[in-house]
Amino acid sequence: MLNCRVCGGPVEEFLDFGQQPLANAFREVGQTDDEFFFRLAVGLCGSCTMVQLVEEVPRIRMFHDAYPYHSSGSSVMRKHFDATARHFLETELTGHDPFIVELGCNDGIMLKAVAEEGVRHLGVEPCGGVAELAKAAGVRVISEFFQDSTAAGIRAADGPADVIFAANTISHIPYMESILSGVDRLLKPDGIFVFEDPYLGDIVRRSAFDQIYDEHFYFFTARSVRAMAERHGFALVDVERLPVHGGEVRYTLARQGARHPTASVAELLAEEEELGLGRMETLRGFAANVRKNRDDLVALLTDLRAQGRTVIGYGAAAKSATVTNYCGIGPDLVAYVTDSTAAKQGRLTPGSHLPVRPPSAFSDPYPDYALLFAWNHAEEIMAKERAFHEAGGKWILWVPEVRIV
Ligand code: JHZ
Ligand code: SAH
Ligand code: ZN
Repeated sequence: MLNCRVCGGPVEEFLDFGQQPLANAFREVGQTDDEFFFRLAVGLCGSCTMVQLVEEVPRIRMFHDAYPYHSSGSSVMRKHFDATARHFLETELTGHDPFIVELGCNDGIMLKAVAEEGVRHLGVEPCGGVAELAKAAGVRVISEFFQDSTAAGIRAADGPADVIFAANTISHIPYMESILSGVDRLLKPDGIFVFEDPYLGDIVRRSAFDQIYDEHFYFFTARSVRAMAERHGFALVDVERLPVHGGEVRYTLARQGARHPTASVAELLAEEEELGLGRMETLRGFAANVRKNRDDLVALLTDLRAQGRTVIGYGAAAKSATVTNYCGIGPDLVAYVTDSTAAKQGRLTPGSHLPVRPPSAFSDPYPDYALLFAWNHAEEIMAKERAFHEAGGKWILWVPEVRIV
């Protein structure tokens, strides 16, 4: 029996992807024989309802100086985080000499605007490559993994924080005990801990199984986050649905009794109850939908190959690792993937070994079909690539179901 990484309760598995590579471990051409694989499977805690991976990958295997994901690669995300910074500057950072800390600041996509306003801040970013980009953008960064001891060091050097923020980072950290005691140590008595991550409700509703890969250790709900907060003396005081990355929730935690919860917390909890998000039966239903999506996608691609159609992938997203490896999509079905990230170009996708090419390859010549691996950026990408569609090109999507548009 497995134990929950948050509460120690019993974890029951509901979906197994088998052996999978690390989603951001792009390979050099010719160096594909020593890949690291682990068993990717998800379970539900029968006690606190936290959905989590059953196997943990050591953090230094995933997050290192050559980490290839650069947050600022999407204009929609740049706008999103600029608005996030403005929001904090206008609401929480208005007192005397305020201080904001961001965990997993990546290339500085959010803190850049804070730095430009001259407000005291610190980014905590273990990956040296992206941390350097943040520094170049004027952001103050320490290149470390956040944990209890890091919080103690920051508190001693800089004093307590008004806001601790993290986007797409807290769900990536299995050792929650150390994170929350660190937050407790670093936060002012009336400070807030705000984090946003892919929402289990959206993943289940959309059968978005590709959100499941090594880096995404937890799949939060208001209910599981509330339980997690309360174990450490915090309360869940606000939740906000976000449209980015295929559906996320921004959770706000404050010390118990420090702030009144907004009505949105009770509303989301009620919605989750209705949807049955904390029940094994619901998650087994999700797993069945996932298997159907996989079968439909493989059938479609096999059919297109038989008809002699050309198919490529658009966006070598981390998510595409789960799709390609779970569905067995190799270069025979998808000739290459185009991606705007220089660090991914010229390499091969993990496990599936699809060559990654720069965006200029896409129109040279256009393929018949493009699998939209970065479906969370559909609006931005389809607008940018209107000429492809106008030339008769078609997009293939598998979320929420397999379809051609
Ligand atoms: P995108 C990563 O996931 C990993 P990924 C991580 N675990 C996480 O949670 C999220 O980020 C936040 C490219 N692209 O954003 C850039 C184009 O080529 O969906 C990226 O490689 N052209 C931390 O990797 C990829 O697609 C474009 O126009 O699944 C998108 O990756 C755009 C917009 C993107 O995150
Ligand atoms: N916040 C950005 C980056 C998300 S990528 C965005 O939303 O786009 C996740 C980031 O978390 C990576 O840059 C990774 O290096 C960082 N990370 C992983 N573990 C961490 C930890 N323990 N402490 C701080 N950052 C961490
Ligand atoms: Zn639990």
